[in-house]
Amino acid sequence: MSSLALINEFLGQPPNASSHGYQIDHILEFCHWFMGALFLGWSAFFIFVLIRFRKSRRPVADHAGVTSGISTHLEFSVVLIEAVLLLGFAIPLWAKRVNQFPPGKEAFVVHVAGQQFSWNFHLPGPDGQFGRRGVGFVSNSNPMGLDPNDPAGKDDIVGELHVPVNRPVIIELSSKDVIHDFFLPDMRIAADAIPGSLIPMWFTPIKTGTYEVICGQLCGLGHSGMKGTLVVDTPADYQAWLKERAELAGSQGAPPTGAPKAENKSPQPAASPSPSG
Ligand SMILES: [Cu+2]
Repeated sequence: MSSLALINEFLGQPPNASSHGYQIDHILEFCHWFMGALFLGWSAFFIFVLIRFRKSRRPVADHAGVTSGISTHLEFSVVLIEAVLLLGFAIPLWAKRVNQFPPGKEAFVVHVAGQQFSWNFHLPGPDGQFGRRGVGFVSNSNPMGLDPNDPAGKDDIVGELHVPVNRPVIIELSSKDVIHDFFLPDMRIAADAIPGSLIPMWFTPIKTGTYEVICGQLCGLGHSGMKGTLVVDTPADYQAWLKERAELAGSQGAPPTGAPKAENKSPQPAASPSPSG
């Protein structure tokens, strides 16, 4: 099937980096080849009809019409293939994405809030617990509205998005203004961020690296610049990054509970801060 990925590559699709992405790639590949075959078939038929029924050859209309059943069989085959694609592949894959979420304990949960024109990421920090959030606390320096009085939020990380590889990631998506769309092209997943709603989405990254986060909804004049970065780390690199962030927070006057002193082990060099605020 990989040789059939020619069309996906030609259209500029980046290599897949999530566990479910291959299924989406296969559907895309098949649909593109199928549509290509339909295009060639219908084009050939169109040209044939133009020549066969040209005015100079048959000036008088034939009111009996087509008597063979070939076109009916062809049409039925197309409908059948499309029904198999939809009912056999697309709907089951979609149902799995929206109904079969990984258990909360197994998954790595992240909060994401879109705003014109940036993505805000909120990670629970070394204690694994999210701090309380409130709309009243939202400011330019506190884009996620973390409650400064909640001890659980002291070690929370707001700004960068790092996740460990080979572990399901659940993203709880929201928006602070208009409808955005959290799109991870390399992970083959996207979901709309809607003001007033908390939209869950999930994927399992299977390759470490730095990936682009973009907005998939035309959300205003700065839409094209609404980008962020997702870094997928090995578990060891992720722990090292957490330690470094905890140390950084400690040096800024908000010591996280029980944060160990730095071992001076740097995280992945590709890590870059996402735009926030
Ligand atoms: Cu947007």
